[in-house]
Amino acid sequence: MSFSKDFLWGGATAANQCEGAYLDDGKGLNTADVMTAGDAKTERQITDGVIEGKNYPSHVAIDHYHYFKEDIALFAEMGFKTYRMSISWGRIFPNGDDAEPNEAGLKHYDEVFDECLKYGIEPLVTLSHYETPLNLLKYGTWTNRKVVDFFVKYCETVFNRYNGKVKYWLTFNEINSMSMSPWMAGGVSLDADEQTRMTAAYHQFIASAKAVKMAHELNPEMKVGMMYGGLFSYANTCDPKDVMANDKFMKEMLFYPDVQCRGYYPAYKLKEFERKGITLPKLDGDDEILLEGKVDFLSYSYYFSMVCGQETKGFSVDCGSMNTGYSNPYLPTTDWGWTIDPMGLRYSLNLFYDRYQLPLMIVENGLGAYDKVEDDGSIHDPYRIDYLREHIAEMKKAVEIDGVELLGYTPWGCIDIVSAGTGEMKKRYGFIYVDVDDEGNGTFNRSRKDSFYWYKKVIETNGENL
Ligand code: BGP
Repeated sequence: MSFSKDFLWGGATAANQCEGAYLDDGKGLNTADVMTAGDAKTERQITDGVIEGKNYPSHVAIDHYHYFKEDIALFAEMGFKTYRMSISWGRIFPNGDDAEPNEAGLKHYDEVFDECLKYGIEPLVTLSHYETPLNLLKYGTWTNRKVVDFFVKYCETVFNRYNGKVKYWLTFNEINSMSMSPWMAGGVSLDADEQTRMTAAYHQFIASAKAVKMAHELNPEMKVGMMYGGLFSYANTCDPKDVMANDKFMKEMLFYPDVQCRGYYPAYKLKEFERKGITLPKLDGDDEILLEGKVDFLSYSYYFSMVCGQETKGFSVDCGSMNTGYSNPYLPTTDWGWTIDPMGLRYSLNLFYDRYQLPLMIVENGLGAYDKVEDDGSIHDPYRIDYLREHIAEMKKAVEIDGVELLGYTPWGCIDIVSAGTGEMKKRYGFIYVDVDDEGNGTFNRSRKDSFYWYKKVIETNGENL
């Protein structure tokens, strides 16, 4: 036996990638609502409003907003113990800075949580998953301290409203994406310089810490975690120069969990800021806020691993995939060029557990693939089962052999949803197939893939039968 008896098996989604209904019941526009679809070759475009005739995947997505009962029933059929989802901030505060919350939005999530609880499914809620109310751009979004207050007010509203229904919260999805995808991370322009990105990240740290403290004061049972976008890299060779270059790259990322798990900026980052002349917009009392708002657990996404070395000159995201200037000859890749590295998952679990000794949660993992519906309606996805099986097996070793404390596992896009990186619908991760194409056309019917029955067994046997 390896996984604890209350291990949180489940699946994960994000509002802007699944809900659709982008203006229903008083919702305001979010940053995700002005991002057009792209594909494996073309980047998604950020427009400055909604332009007639363009394809915005978040507007329809899989219409989970209306199908949530059916979808949650299917999750329950697989035996989910938890459902990771996000609240769309713009449904609660349509403009981000409203004096009063939008009751219709609050009511919607009451219904979603009630539906989960009906089946004994514990909601795990991301407060900000790649969307910020568009109206907050007029303040300069996260570069402005005022946005911290708006976020805290939003947190206060939902913590109070769902107190007793939601125990597990995550503040910012993949908070380290402020360094690579600042628009996704918080509506910050893609060409923003480092000073701007670090200012925005600082404000998100403060906002997150304030949220943690508030949740604990309201209900000590509430657990608030951070969410790291799983970038892990190996040194290209054992040449110490490659090793140091890789270390430098990793620290560009690891300073995010360092701040959120330890409650202060690490020395290496402060030195770097000093050298570069980057200043933090610190107010009196901020050091205490960071310390008092350390997270209860660390969650992260894990899809692939990377390689870095002396030739890595920074890194970029191309059509949703990372470019460090190196590839790994030992690993196969997905159709979207992401390496498949199950052992890297065990490596990352050890890295984090050694570094912070905090409980961990894998809140995203999975294989984006093209699925084919057979004439009889069945969907055979052995490639997905293989991917997940191998990752769970490594996760199990981390628990059983290495003693890592792991709270749960929520594979990404447990039901097919829009891809964040490319905006495509055909990059599918789900156990449940949704009949909708890249343009938002289809019957929206849901059907069980082979992996659905496989994952059900995995949960039933608490990970013993892979
Ligand atoms: C993570 C995001 C998710 C998700 C996932 C898969 O970075 O938190 O929102 O979409 O990656 O990426 P993609 O959709 O680009 O395949």
